[in-house]
This record gives sequence, C-alpha cells and structure tokens, in this order.
Amino acid sequence: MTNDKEKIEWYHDFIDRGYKPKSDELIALYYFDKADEITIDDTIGRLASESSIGTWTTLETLDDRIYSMRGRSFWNTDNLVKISYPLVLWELNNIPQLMSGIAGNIFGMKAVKNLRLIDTSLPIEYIKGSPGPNMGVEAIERIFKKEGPLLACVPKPKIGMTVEQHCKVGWDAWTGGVDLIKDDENLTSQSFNKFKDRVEQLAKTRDKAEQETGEIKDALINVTAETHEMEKRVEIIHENGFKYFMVDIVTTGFSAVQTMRNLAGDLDMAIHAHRAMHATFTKHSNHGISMYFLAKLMRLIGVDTIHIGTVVGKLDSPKQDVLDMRDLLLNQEILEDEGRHLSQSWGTMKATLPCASGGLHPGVLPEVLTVYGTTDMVLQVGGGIHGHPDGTYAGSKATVQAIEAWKENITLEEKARSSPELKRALEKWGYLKPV
Ligand code: CAP
Ligand code: MG
Repeated sequence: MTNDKEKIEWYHDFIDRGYKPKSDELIALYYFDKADEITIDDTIGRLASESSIGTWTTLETLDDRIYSMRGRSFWNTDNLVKISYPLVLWELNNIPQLMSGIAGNIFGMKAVKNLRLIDTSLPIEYIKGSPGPNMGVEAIERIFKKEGPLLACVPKPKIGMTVEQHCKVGWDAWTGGVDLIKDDENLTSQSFNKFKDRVEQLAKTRDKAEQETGEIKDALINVTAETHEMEKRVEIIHENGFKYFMVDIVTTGFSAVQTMRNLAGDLDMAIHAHRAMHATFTKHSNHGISMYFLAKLMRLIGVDTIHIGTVVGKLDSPKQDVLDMRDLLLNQEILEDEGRHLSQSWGTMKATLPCASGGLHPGVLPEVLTVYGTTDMVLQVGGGIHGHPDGTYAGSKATVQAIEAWKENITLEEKARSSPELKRALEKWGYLKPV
C-alpha cells in the first residue's frame, strides 16, 4: 500500500513568501543546511511547522482558529530563513517556553544537517512582558559613584584558595584600585572555600579596603547552585552589604536566571551574568544558537552585566560580533544587518553593561577599550593582575594605570615613565595577545 504524501503532509502550508508580518509578530532568523533527500521548501516548511502548531501529518483536530496561528516561513535564501510567529503562541516573560518553541524540536529534525538560531526580533508587546535590568548601566553611578569602565578582578588560581587566601588577594586587588572582586565561574561552596564564610570574610575585607582607599568597593560573588539554594545565597550576600551578585546563566538555566532577577528587584541588587558553557552551542557558525541572541535574552530577563568577549583575549570573540552585542546591550533601537541580526526595539528597557574578560592584561587594555569605544562597560582582569611580577597589588595598579593611559589618550610607554607598576607589566607581557 503506498502512502499518498499529499494526504499526509502539510508542511508547505507553513510557507508564505511575501507575507508581511504584523508589527506584533515575533520573527526568527535561522541558518540551515538542509538534508540531501528533501527540498529547501520541505525544510523551511518543517521548521515553521514544528516550532509553531504543526506535526508530521495532517490532523483531524485542526480548526481555522488554530490554523491561523501557524508559523510562516516568509523569506529565505538557500541557507537562511525568516519565520514569523503570531504573538498569541507565546506566554509573556516565560523564556523557557520561548526557547522550547524557537529552539526546540526543530534542532533534532532529520530535515536539517545543521541549524543555527541567529536572532529573533521580539515585538515591543513581548519586550514589555519582561522586567529588563534592575540597574544596568546605572549601576556604575548608583553603586560606585564614578565614571566607567568598572574594573573587576578574579582571584586566581581560579579555585583551590581558602577563604583567607581569597580575601588576602581581594584586599591587594581592592587597595590596588579594583572595584569588584569576582568569583570564578566554578567557585561556589567547596570544602576549601565555603560560601557563607567567603561572603562574611570578604565583607569585612571590603569595609577595610573602603576605609583604606576612600573608594566604594563591591564583589561579584557566585551564587550558582540549585535554585532554592541560590535564593538563600543571594540573601546572604545582601545581608553582608554587597549590591552585586553573579550567576552562571547557562549552567543554571533560564528559569533560574528569571528567579534571580525577581530577587534582585526585591533586594535592589544587580546581577553579573557569567556565560560559562555558552560555547557548547554558540561557537560554530553553522549550528546552535548565537551568543548575540543569548545576550538579547539576558537583557530581556534583566541581568545588569554580561560577558561578551574581548576580541584580543584568549577566548573566541570576533570583533564584529562583540560590536554587534555591545550595540544590542547599550542601545534602544537596533537596525537590521542582513544575515547577522534582525532589527530590535527595546522601548524604555534599561541597558545591560557589556563585560570584556579573558586573557586581558595592562598591555592590551587600551586596544579593548578602543574596540568597545565606551566607558559603559566592565573590564575583568584575573591572570593579568595576579601574574604581575610584583604581585596582585602592583598588578592592580598597573591595570588602573593602563586604563588611565587610555582615558588620557597617551601611549602605555608614556604612562609607564611615571608608573613603575605598568612598566613592570610591560616588561613581562608587552602587548601579548594570549591564545
Ligand atoms: C578570565 C576568566 C573568565 C573568562 C570567561 C576565566 O580569567 O575568569 O571566566 O573571561 O570567558 O576563568 O578564564 P583571566 P568570557 O582574566 O585570568 O583570563 O568572558 O569569554 O565569557
Ligand atoms: Mg573565570
């Protein structure tokens, strides 16, 4: 018995070239490599079907009302497709549900050899459903009462230090000019460095460093854990007078970050988003989800700062990608750049601070700051401070001196003439770009 494909399949119902999406529709942009045995239309029909209302066969349970909710592939090339979705398909402020739709089953379909979600343009009606950052760019002024960039420092070795060792390094960095002592992404509450002890001791160290320097100091303490435990950890951080806390946003997941955002609003705190594990799906240009869209989701949920790369450091971060994300996080209106990202209006949603981190040291900071072209950002320097030949305090001073050189528009060599710590950093690393 041969099956009548025409009576079983309805994937091409989800293709509507020339369709003009309504202003309140979501529009997703994908890169795809289709399977050999099917056509491009078969592929883009499947993508729009499986991510909206459809399945592999015609249905006796379908009615006109539901049919009108279908996704539509309305524009494509051989490897790119734009799919529009009625707003009604999406529960506002439910990011897991959004991702279960636009980044769910379709990635597992036989119809595609590769698939990458490049971007999704969210209508203002969807944007207004989410809180956005509690402080965002305002954190620089509200917490530190200064102009950016904010300077963070991760005590290194990244894990293994006791609370006492961690706080000693924190003291040296804070008194050397660092604003924020940041936990590493894999430091939580291990036997050698228990969370509550670290918070309490670091708070005492912070108070002494503020007295010593007359500057405001804070920390990016990592609360990453099971969600209820994270809530307890944020409370401990808040009780000890810190304004920021850090979450590993990919390993904890969208729901946990939304819960953390609710708590940050209740306690008037700011969230630093570490993106460890993002490269499992962002790295390859032909499959996965772009870091650009992950950054968009994080501003929408409402983190206050997020790592987006350095261009010159040890981790993969192409310059145009970094510039696109800088604009996505700091601007309110984004124009489409065909094939790279869609247009996006943020309305009045607060901006999120971009963070440059990974392989940075004084010799490369002016280049990073020039690429970013803004002081509305966070610089994180770990090894580039603790690897200074004269230790953490000198490394912190050298890093501050390199930032000052950029602000004063003079070369590092000129600055080094009156900055011995910077001179020593240049002697060790020069302008090395770590791989
Ligand atoms: C940097 C870092 C950060 C990376 C994360 C690390 O340390 O603490 O986690 O920057 O990458 O563990 O490598 P260094 P990204 O300053 O010593 O390099 O910022 O790209 O998300
Ligand atoms: Mg780290």
